[in-house]
Amino acid sequence: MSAAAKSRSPLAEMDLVYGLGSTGLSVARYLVRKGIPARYVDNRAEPPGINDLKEICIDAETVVGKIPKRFLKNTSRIVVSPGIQDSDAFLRAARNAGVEVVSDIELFVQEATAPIVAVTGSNGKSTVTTLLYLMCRAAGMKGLAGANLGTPALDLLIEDEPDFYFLELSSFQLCRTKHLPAKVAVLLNISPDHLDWHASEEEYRQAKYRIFDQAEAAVVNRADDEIDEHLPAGIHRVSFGLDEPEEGQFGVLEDNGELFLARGRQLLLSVADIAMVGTHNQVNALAALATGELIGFDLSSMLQVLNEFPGLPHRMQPAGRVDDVQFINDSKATNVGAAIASVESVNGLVVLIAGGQGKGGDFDRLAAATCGRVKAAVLIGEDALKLEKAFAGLISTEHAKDMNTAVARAASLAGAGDTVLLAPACASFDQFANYQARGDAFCKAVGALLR
Ligand code: UMA
Ligand code: ADP
Repeated sequence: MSAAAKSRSPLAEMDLVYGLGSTGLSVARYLVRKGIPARYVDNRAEPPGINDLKEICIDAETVVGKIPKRFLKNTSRIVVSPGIQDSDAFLRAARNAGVEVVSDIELFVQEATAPIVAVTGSNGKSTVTTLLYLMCRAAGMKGLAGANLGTPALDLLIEDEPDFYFLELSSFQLCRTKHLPAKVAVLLNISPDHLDWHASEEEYRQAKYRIFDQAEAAVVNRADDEIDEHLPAGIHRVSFGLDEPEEGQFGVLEDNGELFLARGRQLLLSVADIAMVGTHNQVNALAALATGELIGFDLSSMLQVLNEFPGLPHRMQPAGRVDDVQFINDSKATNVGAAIASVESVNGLVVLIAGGQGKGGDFDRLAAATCGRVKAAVLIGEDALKLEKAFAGLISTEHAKDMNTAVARAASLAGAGDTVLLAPACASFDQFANYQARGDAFCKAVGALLR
């Protein structure tokens, strides 16, 4: 802690950092770099970042568990982590007391000097943010990618200034960010998610649309009928979609029976040459091309990336083939919209492994979309019964107590040419540390079948 901070009285007005996960630690590093004193709180008894925090600011006042109300009296601003909901009692009290509540992204924007490309959407954010990062590198420029993906935004400021920042932004981050002067703002899609965090689906949607408020240019999905109502007047707009594109827009064209990514009438890349699997990844590729063009990346570098990048782990990741049954790990399909896209992108019949914590998602939508594509479902985790109810009368289901059993059962239900697909439509936290651990467990179980 700086000398200035030490000399302040304990009741002096200062920042309060709420949440000691990866965001809270990045805020701590930032405030220490700036010499700004702060107090640190987390309502969990043992927050994951508590030991690291002691190393970052050894003598900062830190409270875990119940947060003392007195902190509200001498707090100038609360920098809150995204996992903490607005309905949290301490945050509500803070707002009622007129204390400013901001995200780490708000702080980042105040400091960042390079242009920001902001990416949001219910699904595809990490893929598109990564594509842009790789395209930037292929074009010979320096990009830094982070925020909801990987490195927390404020930690990106530790590096030398890049040509571009690529920020993946969640609805949690967007709804607490007032200023976001993005060079380009990208909204990939909106389908219901995080209804256990947001007060309503409408609030979730509005959080996503905020990405455009101060942007110079918008990259939007033509499949969203309402999108134009949410764009500020006069903003430069480029669209993408799987339909035929108008001049200057991005889409898909057929030529001699072959499908191509296209810009207007210009054929760019055969869909067969995209390394990533799945129709939804054609959409992601188009969104990245539209954005890359706006910020001046050359076309050949962008196409090379699409031709080579196989996708991120745990997203439509081939996990093996046993007796002519292919196994695909899409553990990152943590909501209903993603699981639907995942199932729809597989050729042939699917045996689906789904379940976990449902986040308030509508499983009836999943059941409707899987009809004719999914021959059976093996259900795991906390919300398995809810899934069973939704699938009743449409698809045969069975329950499995863990991933090993689920994979073994799915393998025995699949026939030659079928696909066993892990697309849970749920968060993983009831049975696994995170979606990566769930995907790893799936791949390990598939590996055991191979032996
Ligand atoms: N928590 C408490 N009490 C506290 C603080 C946190 O119970 O006082 C709980 C939260 O409810 C949550 C968990 O702790 O369940 C983690 O919350 P956090 O805000 O401390 O999380 P961080 O470690 O800071 O990670 C966050 C993002 N997590 C969330 O938004 C939940 C990470 O996205 C992000 O990578 C990181 O900041 C850096 O920016 C993860 C995520 O799941 C990947 N994001 C959601 C998603 O992609 O669907 C939005
Ligand atoms: P996010 O960062 O938004 O969670 P990811 O790129 O990690 O997105 O992809 C997560 C999952 O969402 C994938 O595993 C896939 O099931 C689904 N998905 C990816 N892109 C799209 C898209 N454009 N439309 C619908 N679903 C998608």
